[in-house]
Amino acid sequence: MFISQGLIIALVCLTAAAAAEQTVETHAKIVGGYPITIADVPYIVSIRVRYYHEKEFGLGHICGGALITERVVCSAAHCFAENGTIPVKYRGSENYVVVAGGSNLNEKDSFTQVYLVQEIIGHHKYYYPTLENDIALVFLNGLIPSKYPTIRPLPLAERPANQGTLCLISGWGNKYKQLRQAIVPVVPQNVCSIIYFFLPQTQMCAGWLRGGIDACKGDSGGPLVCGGHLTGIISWGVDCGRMFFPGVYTNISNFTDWIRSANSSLDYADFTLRSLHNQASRSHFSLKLYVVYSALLTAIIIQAD
Ligand SMILES: *[C@@H]1O[C@H](CO)[C@@H](O)[C@H](O)[C@H]1NC(C)=O
Ligand SMILES: *[C@@H]1O[C@H](CO)[C@@H](O)[C@H](O)[C@H]1NC(C)=O
Ligand SMILES: *[C@@H]1O[C@H](CO)[C@@H](O)[C@H](O)[C@H]1NC(C)=O
Ligand SMILES: CC(=O)N[C@H]1CO[C@H](CO)[C@@H](O)[C@@H]1O
Repeated sequence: MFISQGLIIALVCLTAAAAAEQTVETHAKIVGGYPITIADVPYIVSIRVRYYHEKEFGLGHICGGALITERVVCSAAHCFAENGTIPVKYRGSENYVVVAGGSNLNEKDSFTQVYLVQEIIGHHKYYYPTLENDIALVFLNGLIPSKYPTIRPLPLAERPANQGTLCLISGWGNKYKQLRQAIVPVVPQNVCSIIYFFLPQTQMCAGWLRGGIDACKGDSGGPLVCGGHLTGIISWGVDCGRMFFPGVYTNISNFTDWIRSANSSLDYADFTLRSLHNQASRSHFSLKLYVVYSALLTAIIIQAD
């Protein structure tokens, strides 16, 4: 489809205006969804800051993630990156724990498992101003049980989901203690890259243009599941559930080779853990630069006219 420059400029201005007025942040809680239990989504885990986790069970949740093998969780790079580092530097694996098999952040049952993290492989080209390559693998210091109904890996997408496919997002966010889920359709890539002018090609959108249903703060790193496969990673958005601003996801189809090669570098027979020597704090960003970029590009396009 051919879209006029004028329309693009108008959209960029709209995006920039809305983004400037509202906080643009990485995603955190399911908006407009419904409560579920872990048995519905046995692949999801809660990633927590170990320092807070050790004070009280239920504290320290920062991100979601999805089990993709019996020892590896796939999540977002921004959950582990040191603030504002280019090239990115990741926090030490000793700063995190992973809780699997729980429906409520504060409650443990006989199936709930807590893992220390042996290694974090964050994408080395993760770039915080655009959240490009927002993907990381978390190598657990233990194997997940093979026969628990509430802990099970999720297969990777073999091909991209068609536009309009209804997919599932789930997470705890930072408001609810109980796991929640919402249904979101895949937004056509060309529509997504008009709404978010500087959208890297490896990101995709899912959501309702009418707003109301979305991922939000605390859901970051959690899975977008289409047809029972890991298709996206909850990455960012402008507000949560705002009209015309669907959620932005890392497009898994673009990273399957990266995942397989990072996974193959891990030694599944090795169980060791470095000691806890510093504490992580909640990673938090704004995408103000995105707005600045949009404004700059708008100026360039207007001049070129
Ligand atoms: C990270 O950076 C943002 C702004 O760039 C700041 O507001 C926030 O406090 C920083 N967080 C940490 C943990 O340093
Ligand atoms: C995701 O990436 C794949 C592979 O590059 C691409 O074909 C697809 O259009 C992208 N977007 C979506 C929404 O799947
Ligand atoms: C990850 O590595 C393990 C152990 O080598 C292997 O069994 C598994 O199939 C791999 N999974 C993926 C998704 O690459
Ligand atoms: C495997 C794959 O789909 N790779 C593509 C990811 O996106 C970039 C563009 O950003 C393409 O060049 C790759 O071919």
